[in-house]
Amino acid sequence: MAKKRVLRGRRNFLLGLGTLAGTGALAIASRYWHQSNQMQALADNSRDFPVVGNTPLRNRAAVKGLIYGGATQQYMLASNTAFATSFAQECGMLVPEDELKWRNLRPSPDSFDFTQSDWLAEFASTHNMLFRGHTLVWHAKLPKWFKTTVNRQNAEKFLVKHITTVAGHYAGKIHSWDVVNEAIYPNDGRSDGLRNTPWLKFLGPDYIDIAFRAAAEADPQALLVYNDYSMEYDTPKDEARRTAVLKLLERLKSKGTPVQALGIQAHLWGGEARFNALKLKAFLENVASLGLKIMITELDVTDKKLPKDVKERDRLVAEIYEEYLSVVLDEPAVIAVLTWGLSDRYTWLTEKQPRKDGSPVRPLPLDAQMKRKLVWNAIARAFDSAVQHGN
Ligand code: 9MR
Repeated sequence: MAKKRVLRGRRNFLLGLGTLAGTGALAIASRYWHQSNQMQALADNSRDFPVVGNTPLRNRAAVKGLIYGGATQQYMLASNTAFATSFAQECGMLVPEDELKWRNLRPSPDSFDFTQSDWLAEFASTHNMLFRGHTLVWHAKLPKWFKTTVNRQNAEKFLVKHITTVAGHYAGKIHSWDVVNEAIYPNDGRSDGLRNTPWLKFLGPDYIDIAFRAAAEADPQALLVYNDYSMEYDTPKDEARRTAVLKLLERLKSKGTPVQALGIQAHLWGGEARFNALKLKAFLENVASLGLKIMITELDVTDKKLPKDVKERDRLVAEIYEEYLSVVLDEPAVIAVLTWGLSDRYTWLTEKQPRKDGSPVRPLPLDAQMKRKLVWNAIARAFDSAVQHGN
């Protein structure tokens, strides 16, 4: 293993690991177990995540053949110079957080409005950043007119026209597309684990194949990604989701559908102790064995279950990043780590997962004043100690 880390294994854990073959596995497992346990304990106040130098994340990632980037909305960059400066400095890839969703791109059944997404594409190009598309097919954020306009008879036409136009508009200028987003939802009770979306209702499971084929035709250069959430924890829910995602990817590959990567959103939780590094590692290996790349597409950590004290909270959040990334960056198929935002000033979690004590959430690498936090250090350290990727 090229990575050098201080191993802080614990004896009682090692004693319980008789079934794991090989000292390598033991060392990895003990390291992860320790880190997992820290999620429940108070933060270790002596840990300050030292980082050598001030090199931005995008460069640290690039040295290892990896991409670091973030999601943002157009108004954030356009209205906040400090944010725009930090974004261009730290991020090697830009993902429009909302601008490429149907609701924003499709004012009417026969029109497209690329104003905001083009602005973002231009910003990315000006700052020498890769540009990434999110997302061509999703059950959420469909335009108001969708319900009264799209039906079983015309659904394929609408789907293909949308993909052809949007992927065609950015053809040659985009690194990767989330072609289909969040198609798995085992709670809907289907044996294939697929979510009951309007697309599924109109076209059956083949809507996914149709979408990937249309995207490949419209932009043969973009990496075509299937993107989904809740695949990280050792819970029955996440286990069912991992199984269903693998089944879907296997089915797509066996039919020759041009899916090329899995996007793992990775919206993590502070205070969630059910993290099992070995299970996550096995899942990543299974995905890679299908010949797919892996992108971590929406990384952040909800801090609503963590203590109010900012120093302690930041340390705990940083530890979760470190724990997760140390597993993920061990997998050679991983090509990118993207956070869902960059600064705590702008995060969907402010609205969706606010803290009960009313203090602002702190899920991202920079604070609301664009100052680097321990999360930044954790990501920097993960890149610095990562094995070489992209061979
Ligand atoms: O962060 C996004 C937020 O601004 C939007 O209101 C919301 C609905 O479009 O989507 C959020 O981003 C989601 C992403 O598109 C898909 N994965 C989950 C993300 C967080 O909800």
